[in-house]
Amino acid sequence: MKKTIIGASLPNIPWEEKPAGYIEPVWRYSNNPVIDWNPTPSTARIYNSAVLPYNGEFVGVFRADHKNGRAFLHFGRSKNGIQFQIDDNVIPWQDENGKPNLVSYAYDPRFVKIDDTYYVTWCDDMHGASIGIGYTKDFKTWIRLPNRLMPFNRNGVLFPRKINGNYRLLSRPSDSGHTPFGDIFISESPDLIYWGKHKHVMGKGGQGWWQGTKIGAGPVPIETSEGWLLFYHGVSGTCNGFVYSIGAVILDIDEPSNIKYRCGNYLLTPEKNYETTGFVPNVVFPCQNIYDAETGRIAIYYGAADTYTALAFCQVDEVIDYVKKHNENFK
Ligand code: BMA
Repeated sequence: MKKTIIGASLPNIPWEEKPAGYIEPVWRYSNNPVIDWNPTPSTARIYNSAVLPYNGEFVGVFRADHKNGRAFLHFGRSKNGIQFQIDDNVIPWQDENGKPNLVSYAYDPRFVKIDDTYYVTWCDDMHGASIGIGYTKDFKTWIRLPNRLMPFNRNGVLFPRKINGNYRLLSRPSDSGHTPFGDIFISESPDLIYWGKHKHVMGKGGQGWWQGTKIGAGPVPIETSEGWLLFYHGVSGTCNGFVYSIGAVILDIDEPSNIKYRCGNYLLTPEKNYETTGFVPNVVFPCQNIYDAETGRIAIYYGAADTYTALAFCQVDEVIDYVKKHNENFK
């Protein structure tokens, strides 16, 4: 078997074969959604969430809208990556001295293991939307780092390793509301505290209209022999409001501000009832992927209609071929 993903094996990755006759490169789990309305006593909706393998099982950081409508992060576990036991309490962030350092709201987490530490990035509040960065080593003590990026900014996504000696973070400068614009930028840091060397990675637009209003990085990029495979969300502004779809791009492995191939077509757009109907209709919003380097299988966790958590699957070589075939290389 060709080894395209550079990374670990995950033999128990959640997986379902592509349905016979289905021609698209990304297909949905037939038992979607995997998290339904009112999943815990205090929460109304859990979506836009991030799951990682851990000791043969799975752990996750979940975006949970409480019954007062405000969003927070909860921790959860799963034996199979499909059914979850999610804490009813919020993640108890503390500062590096052990003092409680609670957030006023938090949403759209990404979760990544770098060396022996599990990092979370999310949309935090610093006098408006900003990037939160925190970490844990044991899923009990959660440290929220100081000196995060300046507001307004969302969709902060760390690369899973340093590149040329520095950590890299994708982000999407925004406004404090529903942001009718937005491109993806990249920043560097030696220590996850001081960020600089900001560069533009990619803009909204292109020939198609599905990403014409704004874009934002999705899950943590996957290292492959072709470059970094990044799924992202693209937004179209319709007369009925925003529509969120999922696209993909391949970034240069040593200089990820350079695009190698960018797919002109979306890979997934709201079609199913659980994507077109819910708290916010017509949203598919990818926050996490996990993979098995041995087989090239990728499972994507995405939020559907700001209500449900759903799963989609793809095969790395097929996605890369599709991205190259529909390449529309623009900044
Ligand atoms: C974005 C974020 C996401 C949400 C999306 C669609 O701005 O707030 O959490 O899924 O809008 O409502």
